Amino acid sequence: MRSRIKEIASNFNIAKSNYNFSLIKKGNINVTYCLTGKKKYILQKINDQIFKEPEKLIDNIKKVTEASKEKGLTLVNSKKGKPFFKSEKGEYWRLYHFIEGKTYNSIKDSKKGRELAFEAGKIFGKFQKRTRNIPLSKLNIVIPNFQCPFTRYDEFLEALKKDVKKRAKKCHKEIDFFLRKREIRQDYEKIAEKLPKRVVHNDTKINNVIFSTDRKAKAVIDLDVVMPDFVINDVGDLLRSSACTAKEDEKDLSKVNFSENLYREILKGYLSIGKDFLTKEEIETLPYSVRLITCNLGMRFLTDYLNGDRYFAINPKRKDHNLERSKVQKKLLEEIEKKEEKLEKIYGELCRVV
Ligand code: GN1
Ligand code: MG
Repeated sequence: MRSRIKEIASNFNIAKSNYNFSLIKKGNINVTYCLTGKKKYILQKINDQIFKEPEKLIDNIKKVTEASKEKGLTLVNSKKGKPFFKSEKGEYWRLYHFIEGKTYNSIKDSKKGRELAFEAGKIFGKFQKRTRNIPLSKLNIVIPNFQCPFTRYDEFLEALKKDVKKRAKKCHKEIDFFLRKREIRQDYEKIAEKLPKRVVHNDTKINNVIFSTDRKAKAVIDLDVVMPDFVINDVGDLLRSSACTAKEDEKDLSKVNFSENLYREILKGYLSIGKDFLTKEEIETLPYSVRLITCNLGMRFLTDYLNGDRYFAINPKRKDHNLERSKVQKKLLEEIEKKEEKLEKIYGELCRVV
């Protein structure tokens, strides 16, 4: 494996050096290595089962990174002058300059955590602001209807109907729960017609933000699903992943809660930039965003469980990994719904200040 990775890396335009490799076990989709030598890089094999047209995805990333004026992800060209390398097996690889800093899989509701939440909100606001002049027609649709609850619901129904692994009997509660979430789709229908499309990041999990040691957000990473869509996708996923008090695959559901303090800080940070460019309708729909994305992800994990784990990478020791992940999103959504009044109040206070 080592020599294979070295050989792949040698196809990129980097200085000759005795590079060391380590596998980064983050992310559910691509395979990622850190490459250390004269300089540091991130080498990734693009998952072509999920991303059927990797060149279109890379093309989006090029456009978006070039539009961002501040330092962020930068692709390294291959020796053939392309921003990727296609191996003889047809695999697509890409190389990024390494960005020094810290990432967090989750954050705590502490003084430090609240600072991180504010910063994360701010950097995704900046991301949308900096990319807002890219004509939407210049971006490729990498995964159609990525966060559309109707599409996600249809995929879920299809998986349920087929039940290829006969797993439905093991998850009746979760199935019923997501079948009953009709109001989220109904709200989406009303909201979608009022919202403009913009360039959105679409994978704003908190571990896709790189922080400096003084807790400032430095850069956002993982631009695979950058596409034209609604800003609620970004805000919802950031709230979902940051204000949740437990890991995304926590088995002890009593640990899964939703922090209103982190909710406040994320929205505050986001709106501190967003107020300059968001429409009234976009601002009004921010509280809905977290219910949408949490419900979508809960359904996506459950769909994949029913399909026999074809999409999200699972820990081979955890046969029900995707079901466990789905349970976390279900519990989180229940907590968010319980706190609806409190969250509305926080949002109302923020809007008065903005
Ligand atoms: C996937 O790249 P990664 O592993 O952070 C997924 C996201 C999910 C996330 C849940 C292209 O993201 O949509 O929110 O897992 N990315 C894609 O952990 O489907
Ligand atoms: Mg990703």
